[in-house]
Amino acid sequence: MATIATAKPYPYEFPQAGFALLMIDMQRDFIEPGGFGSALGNDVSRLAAILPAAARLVAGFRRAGRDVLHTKEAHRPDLSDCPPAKLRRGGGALRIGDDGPMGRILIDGEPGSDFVAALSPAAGEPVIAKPGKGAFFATPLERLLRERGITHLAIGGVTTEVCVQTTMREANDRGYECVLVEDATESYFPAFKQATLDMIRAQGAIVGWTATVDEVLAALEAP
Ligand code: TIU
Repeated sequence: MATIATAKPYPYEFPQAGFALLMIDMQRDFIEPGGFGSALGNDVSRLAAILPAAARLVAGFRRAGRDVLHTKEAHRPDLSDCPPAKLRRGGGALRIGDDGPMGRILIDGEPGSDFVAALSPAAGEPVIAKPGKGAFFATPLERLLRERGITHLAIGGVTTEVCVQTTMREANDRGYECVLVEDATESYFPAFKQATLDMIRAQGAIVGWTATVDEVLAALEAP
């Protein structure tokens, strides 16, 4: 077993062969102006700041020969996978499926649904399109993890308290041991990010651990 000794709230142990990286929704729709994040009324400019650290995290997992999996929140063009309740939400001028500056909002295959260049999946890395906030709902993610023998997950991506936290809770309930990578995740709301980090690791890691990119990579690269 390898250990991130400085993880919070106490050391995080993982088997090198069963440890993978799950990057959540590093898409233009959330990170660039004119997408879903903007349509919901958010200032999306905060999110781009994590791109260098997130890219370093991904590069480290690739260098170590570990699996990297990517999710994207994106709906079918006919919206058959989007519940009416989700479609109704927002209150802004643009809703899911409407035409925006990066194509139709949150629709798979549109420019806005694509990954930002710095976090593009490499050839062969699984990309999981998901209709919900959690990556396990209505997706093949659990099967993909089981097939690969993955039991431990480092999780990064956006946004911390929405798709990242929902996914980490889903993973925790399914028996995965998860560490949320603090500087490879971001929220439109700094207070929500901090609250998420705090609540996940409270009560003796009730949902899981947190650690920085440097701490995760140091443990991953340890002999
Ligand atoms: N709105 C918001 O903060 N997030 C989302 O809608 N989806 C994800 O977090 N990916």
